[in-house]
This record gives sequence, structure tokens and C-alpha cells, in this order.
Amino acid sequence: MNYNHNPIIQKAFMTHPDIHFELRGDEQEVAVIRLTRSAKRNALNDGLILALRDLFEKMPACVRAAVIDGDGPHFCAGLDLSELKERDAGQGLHHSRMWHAALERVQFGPVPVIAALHGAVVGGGLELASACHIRVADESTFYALPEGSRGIFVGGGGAVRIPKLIGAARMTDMMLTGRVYNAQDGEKVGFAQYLVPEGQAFDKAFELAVRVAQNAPLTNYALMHALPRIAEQPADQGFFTEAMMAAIAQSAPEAKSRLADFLEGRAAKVRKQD
Ligand code: 1HE
Repeated sequence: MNYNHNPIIQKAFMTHPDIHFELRGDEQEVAVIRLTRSAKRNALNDGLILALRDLFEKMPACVRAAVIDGDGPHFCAGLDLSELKERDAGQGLHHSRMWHAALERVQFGPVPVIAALHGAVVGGGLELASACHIRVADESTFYALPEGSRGIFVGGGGAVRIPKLIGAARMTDMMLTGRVYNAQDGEKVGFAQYLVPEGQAFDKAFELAVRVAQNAPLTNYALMHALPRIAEQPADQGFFTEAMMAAIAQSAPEAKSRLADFLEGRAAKVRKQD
């Protein structure tokens, strides 16, 4: 894939041999994280999962949004099955918890993350995509949970996150029957919020990331950290938490200046999209 038409790469870092990490945008505000293990369809071995965790823990302070995608014909083939060796129950528990810790850093980390999807988004690859805040899929994307046919179960948070996207009944069907969703149906059921022509997922995700990076940081923080918790709370508690978050967000100097910009005619109006 050719990514060269995108804005200038400001800085590229070596974090792991199978991850390309770079900062883009005028102020290095967008981090691009690319899985580069295409020979193995970006299958996630333990080293890659730990590297993703570390990367989100040590995100440079200038970053305001991130895009994650995969090199080669597929986004991600999930867990590296060659590492699925004999584990006793305790080791299996810790392995799953390691995935949880890493994907929690993605979901509840420092910045909103936009997944640019293409080809296979399966098993742990779907779990990784589900931990992101926005998913952009191109027409080549397909979604599956082959764990059912491999005699295992999801272990990277999929049992919690995937039903929130598509409902428990659809996830049960996928795992029981091996059902594969194509890109169009995947968007309809809620896997992706955007569907774009083949080869355009990264560009769309990057465009969205630049837009997201312009939001007040506290608004993005509220959407990442408060909204999912409010959604889990009983209504009475949710309303209260919402009020607390709203009060904190509106008191920030950035909110005051943005409101003044609108009231004094300097800010863009909301306009109907084409
Ligand atoms: C792999 C993996 C993998 C490919 N682990 N090596 N995930 C799965 O069950 C999906 C398994 N993979 C596939 O179904 C297919 O590989 C794909 C549909 C993703 C891609 O097909 P294709 O034809 O483009 O590639 P390929 O020829 O199948 O694979 C190319 C190489 O990648 C090949 O290795 P090679 O040395 O023979 O070239 C494959 O063995 C290797 N490869 N996928 C290891 N997953 C936290 S729990 C999560 C639990 C799960 O994720 S379970 C679901 C695992």
C-alpha cells in the first residue's frame, strides 16, 4: 500500500521490529501505529501485544489522536496460533490478562484511537479493533471469530467489547457457526462506523484523526473515559456522573475560549453534510 500521499512524517521511532510508529501532522499530533508482520498476517504474538501496551503507556505528550492499521493484505489474523502451546489454567489466565492489560491501554489510554481496517479482522484482531474508539473499514474487510472452530474462546476482551458493538446474539452466532461478516454487513451491524472504498481506510482514518486531534483534550478524555463508564451505570448514577463530567469540561479555559469564538462569530457553524 502507498501511504506517501499523506502528510509529512514528522518522526519515526523504532519500538518493536513488527511495529512501525511515526508522528504526523503539523504539530506531530497524530501517531500512526502500523503492524508490520504481514508475512504472518500481522498475527499478534506476546512480544507484539506487550509492545502495543508499552507504546500506549509511553505515548509522546504531543500526540492528540492515533491511527492503527496493518501492513499487507490483512489488518490482523488475531492471536499467533504458533504460540498457543501447552498452558495450564493459571498460565492461560495470565496470558488472557496480559491481552486485557494491553487492550485496556488502547481503550483507556491517553488519546482516541482510530482503527483503519482491511482484509481479515479476525479473532484477536477483531478484539484489538474493538478496543479502538472509531473503526474505518474498507470494502475488502471481513470479520470473524474463528476461536469457536479452533476449540478455544476469546481472551482479549472480546466477550466484553464485541457484544457492545453488535450484540451478544450476533457474537454467539459468529462463534457457534463460524459466520463471517463482509464489509457492508459489518458496517450495518455495528463493527465499523465508516465504510470506504478498498484501499482508502487509512486515508479516511487519518483525516478523522486530524479532526479528533483538534478537539479540546478534556472533551476527548470525557468521551474515552467517562462515556463508557456512564453507559455501564444505572441511569440515576449515570446522570450524576454526566453532570460532574460536564461541569469539569465546561470549566476548562479551552472550553471558555471556544464558546467565546462561537458567540463572537469566529467558529464554524454546524452544517449539513453532503
Ligand atoms: C498465522 C496466523 C495466526 C496466518 N497465527 N500464523 N486466528 C485465526 O484463526 C485466523 C488464522 N488465519 C487465517 O485464517 C488466514 O491466515 C487469513 C484469513 C488471516 C489470511 O489468509 P491468507 O491466505 O492471506 O494467508 P495464509 O497463507 O493463511 O497465511 C500466511 C502465513 O501467516 C502462514 O504462514 P507460512 O509460514 O505458512 O507462510 C500462516 O500460517 C500465517 N498465519 N494467521 C500464526 N493467527 C486473545 S485470544 C485471541 C484468540 C484468537 O485470535 S484465535 C483466532 C486466530
